[in-house]
Amino acid sequence: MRKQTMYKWAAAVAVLGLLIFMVTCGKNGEQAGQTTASGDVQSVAEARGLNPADLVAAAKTYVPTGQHDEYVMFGSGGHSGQVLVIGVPSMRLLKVIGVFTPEPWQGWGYSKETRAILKAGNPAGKELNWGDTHHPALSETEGDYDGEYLFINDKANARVAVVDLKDFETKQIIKNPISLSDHGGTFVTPNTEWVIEGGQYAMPLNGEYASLDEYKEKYRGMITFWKFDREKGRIVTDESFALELPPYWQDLSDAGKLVSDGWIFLNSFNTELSTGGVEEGNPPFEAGASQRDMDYLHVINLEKAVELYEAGKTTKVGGFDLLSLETLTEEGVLNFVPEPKSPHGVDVTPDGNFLVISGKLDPHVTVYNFTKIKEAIENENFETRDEYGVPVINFDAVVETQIEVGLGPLHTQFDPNGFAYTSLFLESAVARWTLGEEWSDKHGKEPWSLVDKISVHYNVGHLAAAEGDNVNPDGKYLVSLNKWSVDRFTNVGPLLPQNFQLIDISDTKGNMQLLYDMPIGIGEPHYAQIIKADKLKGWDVYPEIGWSPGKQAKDANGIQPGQEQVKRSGKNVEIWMSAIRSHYTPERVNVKKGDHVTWHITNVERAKDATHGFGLPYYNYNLSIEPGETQTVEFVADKAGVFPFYCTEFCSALHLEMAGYFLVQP
Ligand code: K7E
Ligand code: CUA
Repeated sequence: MRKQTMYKWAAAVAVLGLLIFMVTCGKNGEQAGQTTASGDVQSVAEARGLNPADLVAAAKTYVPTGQHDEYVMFGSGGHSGQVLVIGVPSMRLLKVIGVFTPEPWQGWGYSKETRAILKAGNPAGKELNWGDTHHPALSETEGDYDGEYLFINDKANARVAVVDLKDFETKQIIKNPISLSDHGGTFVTPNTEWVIEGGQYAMPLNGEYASLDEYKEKYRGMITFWKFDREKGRIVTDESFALELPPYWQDLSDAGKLVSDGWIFLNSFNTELSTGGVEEGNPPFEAGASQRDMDYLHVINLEKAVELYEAGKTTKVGGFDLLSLETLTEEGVLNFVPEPKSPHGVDVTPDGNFLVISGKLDPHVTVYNFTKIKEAIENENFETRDEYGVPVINFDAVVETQIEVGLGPLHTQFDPNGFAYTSLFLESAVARWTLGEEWSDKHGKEPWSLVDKISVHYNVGHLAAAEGDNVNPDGKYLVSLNKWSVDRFTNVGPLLPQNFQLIDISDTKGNMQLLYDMPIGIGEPHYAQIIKADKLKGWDVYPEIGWSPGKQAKDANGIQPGQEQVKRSGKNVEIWMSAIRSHYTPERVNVKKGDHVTWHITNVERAKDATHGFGLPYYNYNLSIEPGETQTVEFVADKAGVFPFYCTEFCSALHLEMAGYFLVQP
């Protein structure tokens, strides 16, 4: 026992010794000499109560100053409405991208341009200022992440956002015109022609009231296919369409790839058509929607749906193109496959041929064979039709296998070694299991069998392996996105952070190893995707001075130094201001009460990171103006007085002097 511990210590000390050697004597000349470790590894470890496994975990996650992470994770920010950008393996938070919620540091939702993007996502007549982001989707080329765009849905109001990864800013928010609820999005087709947004809670799609007594007739589910124009970096709403679905509660979706390219898979629950109302003597949703043994996996022939859409076979609902349930059934676009016990995740294997479905109330994952599904559809091997006339494929004809993985399976990801990883919510664990024969032979393991399990803390929802849902997974790391943290962190009161746990999955012969806990204190993240960092090609500064990030082009009101001016015409005052270390030009802006003020500010810097802010008291503005960027604020000066504006980014030694007076005469 003692010997073994000593051996572990020796190994750990060797690892850390190597790390220290690399930092102090390594190739990076600047750092040599600056970093001197005080104390040897063993005494530091003893003082901090770290065991050998801790030291190895530390060595595997530590990224020395000045060095960068190998991967970047894009995580949903849950009901913060934002997107988290996190370095892996260090688990350092790199950015919180403002998406559905105003974000002052980025000036997101304050300037005219960013307000307009947010506003475009408002349902008619209502201004929203939060969202519930669930599933980020990186754009793909041939089924592999290409690092160009990121999409994300808002479950709370059925919206979809487009983020351009040239500057990591939100460019477009779209309100789904036929629903107020989504979940099975966003996912993309292998070349990002379509961004998928599946619905969740059924409702009348025409936006009108209907009593729950008319649930079966008037309530409907949906899935929307948003056409993405990669050149423009925008979704084209009038080339997009939706499918009318039965009022089952549609859940997660995934796009087919390789052999299953052109097909879309969408889970559902509540095929019982439960409408709640426990207070009126009905079963509560949690029981009412869990009565049946099987719900329906929706298998959608997207290619055929697109043909019908292009042939004008849609009807307009709320001004939006919809393929009716009748058309879908007649034309064979939609088929169902029974899926066990409150299904949640549906995940397509990297080869595109298997679908892994987890039932929240079933300890198994069910693996379906796409080739068999296709055959069953061609041969009309249906066991029945549902009450809306949709064919239900014979379950036994298309199931490859079922694997008992543990309690409360939810979501599955993959690695390059033929392993799948399934999150187990109830068991607070991640299960590793083998894919089919081809892989099992290589590992000398049984095909389709559970091989390892690791505890996580606690109640994992999604998990994300490096590039673990595309055609070419990387392995190495997996992050478990845990809902509860209970005892993992210092007490911060009754609202606890969620816990992202980094797991090393590189040892394909041995076990998974837990490396690091990262608290998430801004909402409840759901899904995340991890991309190789070198695929991201973000800009250092905007391409030209006077750049509009919203248009991703030059802004008509962008100026060069020397072009600053103030123009008055009647009650309209227009200001073209420049910002550079450490002054605004002009520094005084005089208007009269009641004037309509249009204020353009251009950061004329070309130095990386030379961002200036613009904080204007009372009028409630804060901007972040990055090098080259132009932003505009527009308002009526409805209060007379003196309003000192200032730069909110600490940009230089004389940053406090970067200020001015906005003078509003009575
Ligand atoms: Cu399982 Cu919205 Cu994908 Cu949460 S969802 S966990
Ligand atoms: Cu510019 Cu502070």
